[in-house]
Amino acid sequence: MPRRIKVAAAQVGAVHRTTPRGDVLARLIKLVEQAAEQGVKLAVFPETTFTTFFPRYYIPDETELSTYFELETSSTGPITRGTNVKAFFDRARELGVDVQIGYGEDTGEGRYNTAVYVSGKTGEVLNKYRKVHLPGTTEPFDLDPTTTNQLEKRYFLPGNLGFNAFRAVSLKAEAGGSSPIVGQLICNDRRWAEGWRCYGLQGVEIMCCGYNTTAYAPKLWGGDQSITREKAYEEAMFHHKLVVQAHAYTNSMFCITSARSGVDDDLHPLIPGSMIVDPEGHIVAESTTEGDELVVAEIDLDECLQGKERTFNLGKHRRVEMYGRLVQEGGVSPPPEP
Ligand code: CDV
Repeated sequence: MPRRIKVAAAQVGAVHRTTPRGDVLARLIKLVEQAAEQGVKLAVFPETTFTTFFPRYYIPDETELSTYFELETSSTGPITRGTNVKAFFDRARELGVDVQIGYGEDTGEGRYNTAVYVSGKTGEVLNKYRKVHLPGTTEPFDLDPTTTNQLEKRYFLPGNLGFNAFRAVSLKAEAGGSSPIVGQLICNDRRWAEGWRCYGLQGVEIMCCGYNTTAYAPKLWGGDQSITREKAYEEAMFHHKLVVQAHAYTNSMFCITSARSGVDDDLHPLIPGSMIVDPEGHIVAESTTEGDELVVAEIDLDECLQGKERTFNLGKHRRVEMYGRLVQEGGVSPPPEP
């Protein structure tokens, strides 16, 4: 049975600090409608899609900060019922499109940078992932409003749900009677081989990853502080593509990766680069603008087999007895100077 599915990266352009929530929601609904018109069965949206990428700002006012989060407690129910965002999930369900989307999650006990995967058939949350690798600092670099800070360590707790793959049962028929195996990552996680390999070990066929990657943040990166904006943009795009293509290849899986792009508040540029990458590491479709854009491709899950059964047959070629250091040590321990 063929295992072909039409999928999309739903790129979302600039969202400013003052952009009304309703405007963002209308844009997201339009993207889901475009996806359905093109026969797309799974659309992946960016990280913290419903708001601007607020961790770049130092926000001491808790009343403002709380507006960037969705409350998800036993009384509010899942994100799909949240008053600010329900219309998006309802439309995806009406149209039968599976969606992955990122948001700031407030459980009442902790705040996380989260993404859910929601079935287009039933509207159920099939899986939830909380970002593990939080970049940046707890304290702002400075309070100059033109500085791009990266305060994820201040606003979020590190993800505590692990790297758990799941079966997208909603896509079972399209995938020839065997539900696709899906993994989730958020932005900075895509730079870390550890998460990808945890998913590779579960046989993941489709990795879904939304991101907000700044195109100019020398205070975050360190190094040459006089780097030009053009060079910084080029480097950010290069590293984004490098890690996604390499990790999709070494784990024999497709990756759908979706950007929040454009220039937020006319000050803070984010790279586009939304892509669908195949298990050999090739880009099969990518965005051509910095604005809202649907990047579509039909993928054949059987293309994962060559890598999974040969070059990256993990069961056959891995030598776990050699990898102890990977889980015993967090930081770097160089060998002693002789
Ligand atoms: N949102 C992110 O996680 N951004 C990081 C930047 C700050 C390095 C990224 O990896 O793209």
